[in-house]
Amino acid sequence: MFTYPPIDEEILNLLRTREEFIVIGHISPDGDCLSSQMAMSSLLLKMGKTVHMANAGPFDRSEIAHLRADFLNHIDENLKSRDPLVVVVDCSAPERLGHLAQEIKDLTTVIFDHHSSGEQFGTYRYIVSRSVSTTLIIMQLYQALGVEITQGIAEHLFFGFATDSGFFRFINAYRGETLRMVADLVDLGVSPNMMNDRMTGGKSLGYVKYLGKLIDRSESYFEGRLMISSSCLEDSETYITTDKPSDALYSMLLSVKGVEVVLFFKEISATVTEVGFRSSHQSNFDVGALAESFGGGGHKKAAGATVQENIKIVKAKLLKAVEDLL
Ligand SMILES: [Mn+2]
Repeated sequence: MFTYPPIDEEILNLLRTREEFIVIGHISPDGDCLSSQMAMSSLLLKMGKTVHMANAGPFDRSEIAHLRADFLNHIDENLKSRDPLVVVVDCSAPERLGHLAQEIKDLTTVIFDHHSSGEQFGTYRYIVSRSVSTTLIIMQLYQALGVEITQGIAEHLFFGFATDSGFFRFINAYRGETLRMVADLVDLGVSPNMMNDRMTGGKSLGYVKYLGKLIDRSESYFEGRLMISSSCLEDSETYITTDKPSDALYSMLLSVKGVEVVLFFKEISATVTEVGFRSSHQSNFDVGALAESFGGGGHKKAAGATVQENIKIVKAKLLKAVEDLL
């Protein structure tokens, strides 16, 4: 049975004794990242601290656009000169902090994360790769520091869990601790019903049509063990949506019989390509390691990379890499 390891007393003392904090998460923040930043910041506020949240963005997606104003885009010299403690959540590598990585490099940094790949960075770390979400790691912190979890905080903690668990779908056997923690959050007033609406609703028609196009473009390789789809530059003119259809796309393509790996290529410019990686739960294929070899990172079953090359070249290289590994 899995239990969370204790948090180093050294880390807890830093949080108790420092007065000013900056809470940072990764670029292109997802639900777990932003919820972790907000829950972490609430924890420190409840301890009477001064807290700033920062994220390099973008905040384009409809479900997070309203949060943009709560996050600094830069750490100015004035703030830096007061030597705040930096708390980084849900982020496995400094590159994933975007331009903020450079701005915080001289400050003391504590990392709370659940990603399995990526280099070790930061001054102190509490990394639990088996935690379903980073928010559940932050929940451990509330308990270790004896700070009350209010309903609003419980909603942040649940939302991060909901995003990263695909709403309970990605939880394995013998992981009852996850459900017990989530049950506590529901007893604090969180409605899973409402959380599901918040997670999946509010999309535009353009989003649904874009998703349809990406499914239509999907191709199968290596006797159906790999499926890929791609998005080209012109799509952003044809389909007006700020939402990423990738999560829905992955679950559609992974539902095809025999599929082990799904790759989604997104042309960002003629020389930059974003790649999303997923592997099926029956497969042993480690997409986190594959993404890492292309300069990205993530988990065994879900990962991403931004490659500074044309989409055609990236596609050819990845097809070859997957073929060699399958
Ligand atoms: Mn996460």
